Order: sequence, then C-alpha cells, then structure tokens
Amino acid sequence: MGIVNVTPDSFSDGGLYLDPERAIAHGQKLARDGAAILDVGGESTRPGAEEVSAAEELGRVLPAIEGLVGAGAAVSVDTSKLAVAEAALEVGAEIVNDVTALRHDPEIAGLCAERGAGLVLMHMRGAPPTMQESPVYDDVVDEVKAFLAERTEAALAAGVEEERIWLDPGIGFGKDLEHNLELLRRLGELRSLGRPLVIGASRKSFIGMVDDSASRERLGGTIAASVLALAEGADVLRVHDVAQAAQAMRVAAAILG
Ligand code: HH2
Repeated sequence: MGIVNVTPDSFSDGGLYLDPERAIAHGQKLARDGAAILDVGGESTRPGAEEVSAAEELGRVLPAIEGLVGAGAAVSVDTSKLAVAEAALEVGAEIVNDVTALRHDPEIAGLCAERGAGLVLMHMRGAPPTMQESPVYDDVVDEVKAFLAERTEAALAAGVEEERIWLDPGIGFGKDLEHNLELLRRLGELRSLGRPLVIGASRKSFIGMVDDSASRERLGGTIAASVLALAEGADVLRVHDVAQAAQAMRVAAAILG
C-alpha cells in the first residue's frame, strides 16, 4: 500500500503532493514501483494535528482519487469522515481506511456494507491532538487485540462482509516507543483475529527514537520493521518508499518461503 498524502502538513512529506497533478504523478510512480493499492489521504493524523473540515479534505483528495482511478489504480481513501468516504467511493475508491475504526463516523460501516467496499479498522488510543501524552496500557497487545475484535463486531453488525475487513494495530497512534516495539514483536498474536493485518511503520517517530533519525531518513528502519512484520504475518504494508519496501518484501518472502 503506497501512501499519497494530499496535505500541507503530513509528518514526513507534508506539502509535496498538495497539488493534484503532483499527487497523481506520485501515485502513478508508486504503482509502477509495486504498490497494489494507493492510500490517498487529505488530513494529517500526526501527533498534535488539528482536524480539517470535510469540505477542505474533499477538495484535496477527490481530484487525486479521480485521476488515479482513471489511470487504473486501486485506491483506498484514508479518512474518518462519512462525507469524504462516500464521495471517494462514488468516484471509484474501493477501500475506506479509517484510523478511528468507525468511532468518528459510525455510519462509514453502513456505507461500506452498501457499496461492497473494503474497510480498514485501526487502533488508536485517544485522538491525534493529545494521543502521545503518556499512553498507558497493562498489556498493549491484548488491549489492541480486544479493541480490534470489538470494532470488527461493530462493522459486522452494520452489515460489512467479514472478508472485506482488514485490521491495523496503529503503530504510533497513542503508543510510546516500547508499545510500538512490543506490538511489532508480538504481531503474530493478532493473527487469531482471523483478518488480514495492515502495518504502517513507515518513517514513524519510533524509528527516530531508536536512532535519532529525522523523518526523511528512516528508510532503513522502515524496512527493518516491515520485514519483521512480514515474518510475523503482516499482509499489507503501508509505506512511503514503495520501490525499496517492495524489493525488501520480495527478498524476505523468498527467504521465508
Ligand atoms: N498511519 C498514518 C496515516 N494513516 N492508516 C493506517 N491504516 N495505518 C497507519 O499506520 C496509518 C494510517 C500516518 O502516516 P502518514 O500518512 O505518513 O502521516 P500523516 O498522518 O501526518 O499524513
């Protein structure tokens, strides 16, 4: 899954692809580099980020989604807003990637059910403005797992087909360094949820906490986390640097058999 951030303020590439033409060209490059899905987002969820309006978010993502769908790409829309999800599916997006797991707009579940769209449910403790203020867990893996199981039930109750639900432990969302490392180390425990696992470790700050690197200098750490996630059973890797990650995945998969 290649990341297309149509935002002025994303933590590692904010402003680079705010112009729709640039976003489309970037998405097409990621597809050529090996991305099976392009995840288009119009609102940063970095720690401390403020919400943007649905109108603003729509104005950012719709032209990029239309252009990428028109070019033959499979697109997911990274949004928590019903209006944005609805318009994105209308122009051909196939998946809604909701980092709030239906807590912001529960009606997204009914929308996905009705349209037969895929749905990514992600774990987040708190909300972006405050989520990194001393998160506490008894057992982060058990708590994330219980949350994802409960959110899956909510999606199923709204009519979403089980086969269309993917789950994501939300690396960096309301977790400190040790929580992120433990989730990656014990990712295999989430396999028993029975749904494909999405991992978004790309360029995240936990990498910088290990080696003091800046966000644009975390490719090696991204690859390390992604390869180990693959070995633990991750199915979808959400990354900025698709060419390098895809090569790492091919080689890791060949070794793992
Ligand atoms: N991470 C980000 C955004 N959306 N979706 C899923 N399913 N999993 C993730 O880990 C995830 C996500 C944050 O990364 P990015 O889009 O690069 O930054 P920003 O939120 O600042 O735009």
